[in-house]
Amino acid sequence: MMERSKLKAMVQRAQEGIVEKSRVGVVRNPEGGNKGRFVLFHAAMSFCSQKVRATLAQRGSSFDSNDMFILGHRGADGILVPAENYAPDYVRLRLQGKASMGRLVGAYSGVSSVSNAGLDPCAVPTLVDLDTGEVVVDSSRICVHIDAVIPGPNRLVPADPLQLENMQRQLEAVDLTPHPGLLYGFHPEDDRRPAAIKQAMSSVYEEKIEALTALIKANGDDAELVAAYQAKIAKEDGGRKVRYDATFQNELRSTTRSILVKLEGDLRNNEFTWLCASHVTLADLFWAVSLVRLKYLGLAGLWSDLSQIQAYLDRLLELPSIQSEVVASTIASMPPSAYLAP
Ligand SMILES: N[C@@H](CCC(=O)N[C@@H](CS)C(=O)NCC(=O)O)C(=O)O
Repeated sequence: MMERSKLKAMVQRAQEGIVEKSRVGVVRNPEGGNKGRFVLFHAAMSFCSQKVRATLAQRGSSFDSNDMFILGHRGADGILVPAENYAPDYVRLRLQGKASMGRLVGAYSGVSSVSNAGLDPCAVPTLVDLDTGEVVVDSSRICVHIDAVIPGPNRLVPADPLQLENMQRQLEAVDLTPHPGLLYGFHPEDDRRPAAIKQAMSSVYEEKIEALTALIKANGDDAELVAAYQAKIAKEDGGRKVRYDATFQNELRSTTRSILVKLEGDLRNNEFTWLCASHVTLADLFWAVSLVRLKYLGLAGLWSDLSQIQAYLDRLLELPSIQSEVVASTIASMPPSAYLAP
């Protein structure tokens, strides 16, 4: 918990690392409640950020949006422009949320689950709640926090203990789906990602490590920041090593398939209108984000024989929060995919 003025100053410094000011402090869902309360650092393309934005839309809450570019690029002069989420003041802000999350990430697993892999200090999303003075990291925790502090109906976290337990299991299933591995990795014979994604991913790890190494050099006097960048390098270097590893890439697919088969069974046995309750819960939003991303990557074949999942996805796609914060924002921010039509 931090004093409001101190937290606001940290937010302001983190915002300075975002190049185009048109992406900074934009009030989203302006008709919604809680104006001026939530400050979100996120990225349009990031599936973890999509979970949070869908939650805010579903709860009808406004927020101050700081939309970051999370992939670095090499300028015409050959100089590397680092991803905005590596900027020292953003990482310092994010590290304020570390106390409640435990250790930093130390290795690559293809999964971005914090409980499994540790906290990535240079990732999005990060939520600042100016009313409680908290910096909240990790998309699942952020969404639970938002739902808990917004009063009123349309709660996304069920009160019933059994439904709650089931919802938490579903959030974990999405969290353990190896999305980063599937987006960044090269499958040996069935890589359906858009050509521009393949191109970007062929040098992404080297660029990340180069940027982080330069940031360590420039911030050598800040031990906490250096440790954060070192943790991030350890993770990204692990990713670099398995990017073309056929066994690893096949395992990512079979892990994903097992998680989907379990979902199919849960849908088949489901007694509710939605996955965990008679109302929409976070589980539905998270699954929407996950399934849309898999579809974008050309991986809908993983559930082509699982009819409940297809019908479930069709219903999820009718939610306006999913249409705007997941489908439209994927299409607007990522290279076009033949598998995800507007
Ligand atoms: N478990 C974390 C994962 C965060 C994460 O891995 N974010 C990705 C985008 S979905 C990111 O920032 N990637 C950019 C990078 O790591 O450089 C969460 O759910 O918030």
